[in-house]
Amino acid sequence: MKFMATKSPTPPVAPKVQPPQRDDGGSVVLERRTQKVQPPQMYQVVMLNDDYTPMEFVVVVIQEFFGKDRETATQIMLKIHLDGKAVCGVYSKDVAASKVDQVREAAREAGHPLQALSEPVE
Ligand code: TYC
Repeated sequence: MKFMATKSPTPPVAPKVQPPQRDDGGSVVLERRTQKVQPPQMYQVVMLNDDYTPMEFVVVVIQEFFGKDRETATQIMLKIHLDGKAVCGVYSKDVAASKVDQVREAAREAGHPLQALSEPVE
C-alpha cells in the first residue's frame, strides 16, 4: 500500500535573533538583558509620640538631626503628636541607624522618653 502526504510539511521556524542594537555610548551590543541589580533597600526613621517630651525639644531634634527647617520640623512634630508617629527622613540602612542613635542619645541626655526607630521602606 502507498501513502500519500495530505499536508505539505510545515517549514522549520527560524529562531528569533535580536538584531544588533546600539547602547547609549554608541558601541554595538548583541543582546539586551533585563536589569538585575536592585536599588539598595532604604530605611525610614520614624519618631514616636509620648506624653512627656516637650514639643520644642522634638522640633529642635528634627531640625538638628534630620536637616529640616523650623516650619517643616514643627509640622512633623505635630503629626507625631496627633497621629502617634511620623517619618522624619529616609536613608540608607547605616545612616538611618545612626540617626536613631543620635535621637536616643539626645533624649537620654536631656532626660526625655523620646523614641525613634528605623524600618525598611515598603
Ligand atoms: N506629645 C508630646 C507633648 O504633648 C509632644 C511630642 C511630640 C512628644 C512628638 C514626642 O515624638 C514626639 N508634650
